[in-house]
Amino acid sequence: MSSLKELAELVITGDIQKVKDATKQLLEAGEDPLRVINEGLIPGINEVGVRFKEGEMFVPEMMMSAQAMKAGVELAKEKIGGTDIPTAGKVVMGSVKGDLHDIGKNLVIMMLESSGFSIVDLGVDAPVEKFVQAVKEHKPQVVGMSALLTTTMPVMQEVIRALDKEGLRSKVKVVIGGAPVTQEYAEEIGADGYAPDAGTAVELCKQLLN
Ligand code: B1M
Repeated sequence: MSSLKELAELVITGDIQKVKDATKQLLEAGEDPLRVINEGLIPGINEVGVRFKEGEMFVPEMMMSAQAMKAGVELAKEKIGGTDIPTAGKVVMGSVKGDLHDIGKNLVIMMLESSGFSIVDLGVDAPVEKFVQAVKEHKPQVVGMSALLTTTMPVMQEVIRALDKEGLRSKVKVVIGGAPVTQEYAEEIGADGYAPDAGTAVELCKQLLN
C-alpha cells in the first residue's frame, strides 16, 4: 500500500504508470482526493522544482514528472466530481502568453468547477487579445490568469490594461495566481485579487461575486 509520501517520490521519478497505480490505491483505500493532490502530488512536483533549480534535474525529467502529476490529478478529479448547485458564475481562465505551465491553472479550474462555476479555459500561452475576445464573447464575471514565470507575470498587467482600453474592466473581476505572484503584485497591477492556491481561489471568486 502506497503512502502520500511515496506518491510524492513517484512524481519525482516521473514514472506515469506507478503514479497512476499509487493514486488509484490510495483513492480505493478511501483517501480524500484533495489530500492525495495537496499532500502527495503537489509536494512531489514542488520537489522537482527545487531539484531543477539546483541543477539536479533537467527539462525532460521535469516534463515526465509533470505528466505523471497530471495523470494522478486526473484520477483524483474523477473522485471529486461535480456539484449539483446552479452555476455560481462564469470564469474565463488561462495561463498567460509565454507561459506553458498549466498544472496549477487546471487545479484551480477543477476546484472552481466542483464549486459550481462554469469555466472558459483559454489554455496555455494565451495572448492578451484572447482574454479580451473571451470577455466580449462569454461575458464572464471573473477573469483568472495564471503565470509561473517571472518573465510572463507582466502579461497580466497587459491584459488588465487591454480590458480597460476596451471598456470591459469594470464588468469583470480579475483574479491572478501562480507561484511567483503575490498579493502586492496583484495590488500593483490593479487586479481585484490574488490567491496562493486553488482552494483560496474558489473562496476569493465567491467573495468577489457577493
Ligand atoms: Co517550469 N519552471 N519551466 N516547467 N516548472 C518553474 C516554474 C520554476 C520555478 C522551476 C525552478 O527553477 N525552480 C522555473 C521558473 C523560474 C522563474 O521564472 N522565476 C521554471 C522554468 C525556468 C521553466 C523553463 C524556462 C525551463 C526551460 O525550458 N529552461 C520552461 C518554461 C516553459 C514556458 O512556460 N514557456 C519550463 C517548463 C516546464 C515544463 C513544461 C517542463 C513543466 C510544466 C508542465 C505543465 O505545466 N504542463 C514545468 C514544471 C512542472 C515546473 C515546476 C517544477 C512545477 C510547476 C507546477 O506545476 N507546480 C516549477 C517549480 C515550482 O513552481 N515549484 C517550474 C504545481 C502546481 C500545483 O503549483 O502552478 O504554483 P502552481 O499552482 C498553484 C498556485 O500557484 C495557485 O494554485 C495552484 C494550486 O494550488 N495558482 C493560482 C496557480 N495559478 C493560479 C491562478 C489563480 C489563483 C491561484 O487565479 C486565477
